[in-house]
Parts: sequence; C-alpha cells; structure tokens
Amino acid sequence: MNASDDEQQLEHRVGPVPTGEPEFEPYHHPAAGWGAAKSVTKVLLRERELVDGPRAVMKMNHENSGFDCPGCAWPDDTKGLKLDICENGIKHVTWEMTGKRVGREFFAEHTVSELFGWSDFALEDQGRLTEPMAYDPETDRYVPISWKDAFEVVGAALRGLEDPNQAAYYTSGRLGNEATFLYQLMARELGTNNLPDCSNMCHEASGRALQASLGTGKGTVDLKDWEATDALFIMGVNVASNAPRMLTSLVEAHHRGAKIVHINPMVEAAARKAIVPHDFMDMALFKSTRTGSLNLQVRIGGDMALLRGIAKAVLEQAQSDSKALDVEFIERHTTGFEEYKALCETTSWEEIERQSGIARSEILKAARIYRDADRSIISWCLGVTQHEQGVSTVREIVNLLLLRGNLGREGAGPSPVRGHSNVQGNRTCGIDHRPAEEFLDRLAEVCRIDPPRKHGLDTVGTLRAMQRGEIKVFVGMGGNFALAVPDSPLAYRALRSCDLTVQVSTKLNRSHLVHGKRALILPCLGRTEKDHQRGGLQSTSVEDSMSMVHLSVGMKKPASPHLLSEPAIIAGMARAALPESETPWEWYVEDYDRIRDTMARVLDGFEDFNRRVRLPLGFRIKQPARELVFLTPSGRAEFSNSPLPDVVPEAGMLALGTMRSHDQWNTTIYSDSDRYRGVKNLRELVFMNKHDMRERGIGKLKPVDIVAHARDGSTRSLSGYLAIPYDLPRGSALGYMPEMNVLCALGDYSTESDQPIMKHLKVSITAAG
Ligand SMILES: Nc1nc2c(c(=O)[nH]1)N[C@H]1C(S)=C(S)[C@@H](COP(=O)(O)OP(=O)(O)OC[C@H]3O[C@@H](n4cnc5c(=O)[nH]c(N)nc54)[C@H](O)[C@@H]3O)O[C@H]1N2
Ligand SMILES: Nc1nc2c(c(=O)[nH]1)N[C@H]1C(S)=C(S)[C@@H](COP(=O)(O)OP(=O)(O)OC[C@H]3O[C@@H](n4cnc5c(=O)[nH]c(N)nc54)[C@H](O)[C@@H]3O)O[C@H]1N2
Ligand SMILES: [Mo]
Repeated sequence: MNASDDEQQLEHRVGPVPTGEPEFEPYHHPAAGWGAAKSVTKVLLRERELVDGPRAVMKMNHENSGFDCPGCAWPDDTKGLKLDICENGIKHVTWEMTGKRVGREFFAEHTVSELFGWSDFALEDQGRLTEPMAYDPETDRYVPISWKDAFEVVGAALRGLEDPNQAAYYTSGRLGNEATFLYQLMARELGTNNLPDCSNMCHEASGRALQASLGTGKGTVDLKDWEATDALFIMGVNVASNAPRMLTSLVEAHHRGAKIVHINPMVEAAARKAIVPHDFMDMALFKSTRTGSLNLQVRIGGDMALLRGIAKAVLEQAQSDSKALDVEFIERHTTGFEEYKALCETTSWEEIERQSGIARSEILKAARIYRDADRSIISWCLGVTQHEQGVSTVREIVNLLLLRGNLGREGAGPSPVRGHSNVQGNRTCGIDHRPAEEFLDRLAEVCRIDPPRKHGLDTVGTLRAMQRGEIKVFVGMGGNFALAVPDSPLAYRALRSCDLTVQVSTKLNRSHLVHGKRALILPCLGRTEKDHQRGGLQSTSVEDSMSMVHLSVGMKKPASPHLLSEPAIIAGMARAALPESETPWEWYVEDYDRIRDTMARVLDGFEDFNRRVRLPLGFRIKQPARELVFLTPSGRAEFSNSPLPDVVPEAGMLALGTMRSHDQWNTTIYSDSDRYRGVKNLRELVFMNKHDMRERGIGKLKPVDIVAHARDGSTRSLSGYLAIPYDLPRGSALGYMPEMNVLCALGDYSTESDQPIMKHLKVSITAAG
C-alpha cells in the first residue's frame, strides 16, 4: 500500500456515500415498532433475501434448534416459545446470508490500492467471500490459492519464527466455543499466550472488577432475575440499538411495576418508551410502554461519582432507617465495609455533584428507588467500561449492590451486557492473554502440551509490539482488527510492518487491505450455515451474557462450496505449523463432540458437556458468587475504596465519547442514518450541548474541527465533522466509532484494565476555519 501514512484523517470513508443532505430532527417515537419493521424490510431487499431471510429469522434463537443470533449476547427467551427477535438481529443475520458474492473475478478487476480507497460500507456490500485468496505484491491484487497451499504459507511462516511470541492471534467474539478451544490450543502448543481479543476493548474492565470484588469475572444474574427484580439501573448502554432484546425485559419490568433508572449522558430511545418487537398486537395498535422511570444524564466519566452519591445517600438514610442497609449480609459475606462507609462520608456532596454532573436532589431520587426496592439489578455496558476508571466504576457498582445484599438471590445482582454473541464464551474457553495457572495445568495434563507460562499480549500490547517490529505474523480469527482498534494511522502502519497477516473472515473488510508483506484471506462458514464434516452435520456452542451455554446449528446452504468451517481452518493451520503435533487436529474436526469431550476435561463447569449442551435450553455455567461463594483472597465479597477521579474537562475542553449509530454493527455499517437519534445521511458528526456550541460560535449541522489531546501531549485531529445540537450535559460530546478511532491515542489506555479509553477523549472543538 502506498497511501500516505502521515495523515490523521482516515484516508477512506467508512459509511456509504450519502444519498441526500444531512438532516437532524429530534426523535420522539417509541423504540422498535414500525420504524424497526420498515428498516428491516429495506435491508432484506438490499441483500436480496426476501425469501430466505424471513425463514431464517423464524429459526433464530429457538430452543435447541436453529442457530444463535450472531447479533448480540443477550440471552434467549427462557420460555423458548416466543419469537425472540429484534430489528438489528435480523439485519445482522441477513447481512451474513446475503445473496451477493465476492469471487476471484472481483479481485482480478481491482488492485488492493484501489480497493483501499473504497468505503468500508462498499467493501462489505460486495457480499460473501468465496475462496481462499493470497496477496500478490507483483500485481497488487489478491489471487486464488488452494487451501493446502494457504495452510502451508501460514505453517512455513510460523515454523520460521525465532520466537513463538513473534506471532499474535486475535479473536473477535463471533467465534464458537469449539473453534475457540482449538485456537488457543494451537497458540499455546506453538508456545505463546499472545491472544488479543475484542474483549480487551469492551469488557476487560468488567471481568477484572468482578473478579476482584466477587471472585467470579462475570455477571451473576440471569433472565429469571430480570423477570423478578423491583428496580433496574441501566448504565451506559444504548439498549434499543445494541441490545434490543432487552427492550422486552424492560417492557415486562414496567408492566410489573418495577422501576427503571437510566444513567447515560444521552436520553436514549429505550429510556422513554418502546414497542416490543415481537408483540404483533402491540405493533398493530402502536401500543407503546414506558421503559424509563428516571433519567440521570451523567457527564461523561461521571458514573463513579453518581454511584458514590447513591451509596452516600443510602448510608445517610441508614442512620434513621434500620432497613436501608442489609447489615446481616454485610457482616456475613463482605469485607471492607467500614472503610467504604468512611470513604462515602468523606466524599462531599459538592464533589459528587461536580464530578457526576447531577444535582443532589436527582441523586436522592435514584437512592430512594434503590432503597425502596427489595431486589435491584445494575446493568452496564461500554459507557461504564471504556474509561480510565472502568474497573473502579464497576467495583463501585458492586459496592452499591452489597450495601443492600443485592447478590446471590433472585432478582438481584450485577449484569454486564456483553457485546459480541460469544465474547464471554471465548474467555471461558481459553482466549486470555493472562491465563490462570490452574487452567494451564489442566490444559497441559489433558492435551499433553507444554503451554507457555509467561503472559502474552492483549490488543494494545500487540499493536505496540508491532510498532517495535516484534510481531511478524498476525492472525485475525474474525473481526476487523485494523478498523476496530485505536489510533488508525498507527494501527495501519503496525499491520503493514508484519511479514504475514492472515484474516479468517466472511466478508471483505479493511483488515484485508491493510496487510503485511504477505497476506491471506481465508473465507469461512457463517453461523447460519450448515457445517458438514465426516461425522455428519455439526453444531457449535456459544455462551451468552448470562452464562448460558447452548448449541447453534446452521440451516442454510453455505455461501460457496469452497468455504471451510473455523475449526477446520484452525486445524489446517495448526497441522501445517506443527507437523509433528500429537494433537489429533484432523480427528477433532471430523466430529465436534470430540472437541467438546476434551473441553469437558479441561474447563471448569463443562463436565458432561456433550449431554448438557443438548438439554432444551443448554446449561448454565456455575457462578460461585451467585451461591455466595467468593473466590477472593478473603473468601468474602470485597468492598473497594478508590478515590473519585477528576473527570471535569478543563476550561475550553470537552470530554468526547465514541459509540455506535443505530445502523451499524461495530465496523459493519448498514446505512448512514441513526434513526433513534434523529440523524439522516450523516456519520461524520459530533453531538454537542447547545450551550457548548453557542459558546464556540458553532451552528447546527455546521462543520467543526476536533482536536484530541493525548496524555503524552500529542494531538490527533478530524476536520469537517458536522455539529448536532443534542440534549447532553455541558462539557460532554459524542460521535461514532470507527471513524473516531483516529482520535484515540494508542498510549491512552486504562491503567486499571489496559482497555483503550474510547469513551473519554479530551478534545477541543472549534468552528471549522
Ligand atoms: N446493533 C448492534 N448491536 C451491538 C453492537 C453494534 O455495533 N450494533 N455491538 C456489540 C458490541 S461488540 C458491544 S461491546 C455492545 C456495545 O453496546 P453499547 O455499550 O451500547 O455501545 P455504544 O454504542 O458504544 O454505546 C455506549 C452508550 O454509552 C453512553 N455513554 C457514553 N459515555 C458514557 C459515560 O461516560 N457514562 C455513561 N453512563 N454512559 C455513557 C452512550 O450515550 C451510549 O448510549 O453492543 C453489541 N451489540
Ligand atoms: N473508538 C471505538 N472503537 C471501538 C469501540 C468503541 O466503542 N469505540 N468498540 C470496541 C469493541 S466493544 C469491539 S467488540 C471491537 C469490534 O472489533 P471486531 O470484533 O474486530 O470487529 P467487527 O466489526 O465486529 O468485525 C466485523 C468482521 O467480522 C467478520 N465476520 C463476521 N462474521 C464472522 C464469522 O462468523 N466468522 C469470522 N471468522 N468472521 C466473521 C466479517 O469479515 C466482518 O467484516 O471494536 C472496538 N473498537
Ligand atoms: Mo464489544
């Protein structure tokens, strides 16, 4: 690639070329409902899937038949009866099932340099990849390669490394459990724990915080708890767009009389009212339900102060109200309460109001709801985690829950909303750059390998190592690493410095065009497709946000006869890299039950895996914290006591968060509209408070320059973005990923979680010069 590397703007569009003028009108309709239905029809038409699309949707997320919706990690309806679907799940599935194909003729027609100039939307819009391709530097084109030769290219490169740590193996959270297990086995048999994954960018903070506080790195509640709770606190998640099936739970909760508190700088669509997507009577009657009791528009990064305020209020209440705290629970199950109480007392209300951006009277309302609820659930996503203080904030969530014994009983507990459909399963099944010793011991014993003990690289670590020239081979098992990671120009340079980049993918994306000296595209089956191996039709398992593991079986004819399954591709690479390996790679791929039998012996909670995963709703992985068993050093749930960070922007500066629009799936863009936020034909925008705009002389839909100031003093900028006056706290601004990844400095990752700080950039915004 010869595109200029020094520019900070992305050198290509991400979204489609707009078909009309940018528009913005605040949205006042309920979430889901007919707007969603219309949007689905448009996508089905575009993907030429009007026949198969609806049929597939009927098969999605059904009790022990059909495939797991790859759209998100929200659990399936416990009753297993309803059609549990949503607009964005349908879009996501039809995106995979598209009738369009990108074959060898396409690659013969276009050089990689030319394709690099295309938008990311246009790249994926070409359809499904059909056969393995290798980069030919002579012609700057991808040319067909046989599977055998492709595996040999990978094998030779890996065998040729001086040190196995010169390779990194990235996982995106779509990968099923069986492939995940084989993938980490391959990396570790080769001798490295370099297993960066997308979770390093989303819920690393949640895992570390829950582990430290409760000894289990996952949420403790399930859907039954959601159905039983009295109060829901929904923090930093755009429910209607990113976890739409949660809308059903919110509507049910409201009907039951439960209170729902939304904590978000934006009043997102789900914080007002919703129409249950699969409730056809409600749809027909336009009957919407309120899904919010209280909105707290916290400033960016202000969640920890807000939580501290609620805790402070509950502790104050306890002076005159013997039921405000669950004293018995605190005494029996926790440690560190006195210190935390003292910390809450010394944190002043002025400080809490200033740091959260919320008036004390509003915080007291939330505290009242929390105090009056017998059972509370606190749920969160990226608005909480992608910050410097992500771990401390999640621990503060747990602190608040512990005060009233909201743990280990029905209807109560922490409930992180995970991202990719199997990102939680990936970690459970061994994708961890900091693996536990006990896990490695079991792996060594059962698989008879000698796994490395030294910790490996995560996502940020991999990019830094590439920058230093220490990574020669990069394998991307799904995802779109180049576009998803921070500091795009640096990331592009880093990837281009590799000797070999390998992408296992379903669709053409940026990571195929930002490549090493040699490069391979290895196309795989999607989750909706039939996976036939010697042992017959195979299924794979996935784990949802609430630790339920169940089977997913494809039902569609593969997009091309040349596709291989992910387990088969991993086995092919592993055999080529490890010709002498005693691991029965080929035998595993013949029948995934065999992989599961090995997993049952290695992984905690997977005993009798093959039988239990075939139970009607699968099985739930044991959650010690749920049973009030705390695998912490003290054997108790541990209160944390971190000081509040200073998150108030300096004079003239703003805090900028990067997030998704309604019509995108991470780096996959469906359109340039964001329906629930009232935006049309525009992605290159920044949402701002209207006073912040006026102060800077910026008009509605007028162009601005954005300069991000990194910790090391360097700056990154974007120009020509259009400002949208939005109901936001002063000092807070928001815009879209992945475009805004150019503003995220690689060095700006959380010292608590190593997660890139994607929700809190320090920026100055001025009217375009
Ligand atoms: N349709 C669809 N579904 C998806 C995805 C997708 O791209 N499209 N992505 C999947 C993945 S991988 C993930 S990780 C999840 C992501 O799901 P979300 O966490 O909902 O993702 P974002 O769009 O980044 O939204 C962040 C939300 O946090 C709010 N926010 C920003 N800063 C703060 C803050 O400081 N405090 C608080 N309280 N809130 C803040 C924003 O206003 C926004 O509502 O969704 C998953 N599901
Ligand atoms: N600035 C900023 N950056 C962010 C975020 C943010 O909030 N702000 N969020 C971060 C988060 S939470 C995440 S999870 C990452 C997302 O990072 P990734 O998971 O790396 O990216 P995706 O966009 O989900 O990957 C899309 C690609 O996956 C491939 N794919 C789809 N289905 C399959 C399949 O079944 N198998 C295989 N092998 N490939 C498949 C397709 O080729 C598609 O192009 O982005 C992160 N980046
Ligand atoms: Mo994610």
